[in-house]
Amino acid sequence: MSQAYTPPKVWTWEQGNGGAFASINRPIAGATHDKELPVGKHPLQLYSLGTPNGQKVTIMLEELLAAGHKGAEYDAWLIRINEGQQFSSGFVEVNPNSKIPALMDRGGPEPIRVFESGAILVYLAEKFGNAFLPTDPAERAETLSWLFWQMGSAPFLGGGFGHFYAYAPEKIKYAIDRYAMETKRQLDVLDRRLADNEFIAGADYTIADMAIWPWYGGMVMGWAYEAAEFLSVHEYRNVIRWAEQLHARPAVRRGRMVNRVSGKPESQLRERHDASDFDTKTQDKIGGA
Ligand SMILES: N[C@@H](CCC(=O)N[C@@H](CS)C(=O)NCC(=O)O)C(=O)O
Repeated sequence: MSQAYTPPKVWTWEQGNGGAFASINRPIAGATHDKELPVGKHPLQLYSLGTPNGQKVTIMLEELLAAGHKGAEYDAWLIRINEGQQFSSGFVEVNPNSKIPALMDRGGPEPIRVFESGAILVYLAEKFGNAFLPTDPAERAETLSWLFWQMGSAPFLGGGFGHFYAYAPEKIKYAIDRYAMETKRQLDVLDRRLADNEFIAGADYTIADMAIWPWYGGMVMGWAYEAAEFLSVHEYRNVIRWAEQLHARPAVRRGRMVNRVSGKPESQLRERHDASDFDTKTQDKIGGA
């Protein structure tokens, strides 16, 4: 049982509380320093990191390119959130919430900024003729419902379960129990849905799959928080079937490599500025830290 804590009347910020992200967590929004963001040659400029939230967008961009949408060529710049790069003045202009992913579309007369991964997926789908977003009202509603389900649910998985199981400076049984239960319930929601449907929204592969796979697919593939055994993820057989099916898609594999800074060197394409970068610029080819 962890030490009892009686909250004071007024909360105050104690910097360096021992948590894994103590150096970047802060109770104040806005920029901490002046720095412009780099701009590459393509209309679409992505500022991101290869976390599950970042992967959603790079998977979508790679799927768009694979489907023949040449206008989806993009520059993906690395934002190192553990170094506080999300608090630069340039980044805050693209996302006032200082979180990756953030997209700037410079293809039109005025640049358009888009933040929040779900909003970016919808923006890109609409920009490219409703790609991976059905136009039939019922199918579109189902797709958007699952997309928003992901946006609302994943913070319980990542910020709740992952944080208290893997990152918190002490293991708090109450917190781990609460979020393990919720994460398992969410996995069961998906498992039941995928028992009767090939993809999340039904018969078609959509942006809902792209949003859900990096989090929940990653969990059942055993990639998240070293928690596969703890959460008995083998129970979710339909989610595993779907996760493996998506992982077999070349665009999903490429999307998972972009802005990645951990894992095998050949799986890390830290910045992507051209389709050929996958062949020539992975960490095993360019080396370095
Ligand atoms: N709801 C946001 C969440 C984005 C998010 O939480 N990004 C994390 C990395 S996965 C981040 O940038 N964290 C930096 C910080 O909290 O300072 C989205 O889906 O875009």
